[in-house]
Amino acid sequence: MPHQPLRMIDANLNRSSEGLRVLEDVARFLLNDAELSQRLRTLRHDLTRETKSLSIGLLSHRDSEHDVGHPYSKDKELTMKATSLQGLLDLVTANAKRVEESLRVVEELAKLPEISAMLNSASFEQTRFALYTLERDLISRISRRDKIEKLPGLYVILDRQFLAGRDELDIAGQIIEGGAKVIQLRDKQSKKGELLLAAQKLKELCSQAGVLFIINDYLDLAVAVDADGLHIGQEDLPLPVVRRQLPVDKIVGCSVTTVSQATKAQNEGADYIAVGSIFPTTTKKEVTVVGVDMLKEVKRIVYTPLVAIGGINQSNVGEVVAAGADAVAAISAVLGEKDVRGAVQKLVAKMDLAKGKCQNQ
Ligand code: TZP
Ligand code: MG
Repeated sequence: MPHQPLRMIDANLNRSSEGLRVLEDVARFLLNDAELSQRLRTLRHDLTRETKSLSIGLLSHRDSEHDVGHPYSKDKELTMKATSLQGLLDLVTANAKRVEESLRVVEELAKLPEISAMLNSASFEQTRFALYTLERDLISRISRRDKIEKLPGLYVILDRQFLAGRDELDIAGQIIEGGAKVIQLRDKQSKKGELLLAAQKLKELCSQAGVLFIINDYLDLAVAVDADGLHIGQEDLPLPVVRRQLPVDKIVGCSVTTVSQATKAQNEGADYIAVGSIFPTTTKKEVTVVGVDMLKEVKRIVYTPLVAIGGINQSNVGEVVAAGADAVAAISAVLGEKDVRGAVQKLVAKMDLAKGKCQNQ
């Protein structure tokens, strides 16, 4: 059995499984992303299975004390900075590269005639390509994390058809002063050119205030104004299409009325899921009223942040928060009031109260 190639294979398999474990733990503990951590775990297990028959043989070729590269680890240093956005991006990039490079070494060594009977080069190549996709998905997920963290709270939909002649920037200013966390621009009637101008001004206002700015329906508009994200319904462009077109750091929210739609949205990588209409509403035509129990059921099944929507007002917002809504979306309860700032403040106060009660239970 050739000693040097086996030593190299041993070192590189260790490197790849260590790197994969770091990535898996980032997905699991820092991102709380069950889907990504499962994909990484499967990859790590596949690698172990692929090399199982060799493991004892490889151990006998291990010679760490005489490894001129020992001790070699910069990862501890990186872990310290990992809670900051850049630190986390660096940590993931470094470990993904480490795995990709070490898989490439094993892939090449497995082509040697004396090794090819024991290891299948093509399967390491496959794993390496799977990791390229996972690296991109992890980086994308991390760069959206700061936005997702801003989501819990009141999410006001600035429906331009609800303004009744009022100035939209003034209304948006009041929504922000009242304490909303998100403003979504919704307009089912205006021409795109007019909407673009409105969206540009609103985006500017929101980003100065640190409030998330989301565009409803229109992917092109979201990209054009560099909005924080896009909101889509079941009949809009499919989530995977939208995700491919948007820059990686933009969030996508998806409206659902059933548990299976919610699970699908989560599997396709929605950053938040809007469940509704929770209560009857006259704001949107032909809505399906799903009730608070449906919200509880979705909360039980999915881990993606939930935005409750539809017919929510000061008298029922507490019930919706108690049922598990991370955020609450409203149109008429805010824009239907003369004092928009005051309406937002009252809703926010009721949500805080309900959240406090939940935490004390
Ligand atoms: N999607 C489901 S219900 C609804 C939308 C856009 C309307 C929400 O408006 P309101 O006035 O808060 O009930
Ligand atoms: Mg829509």
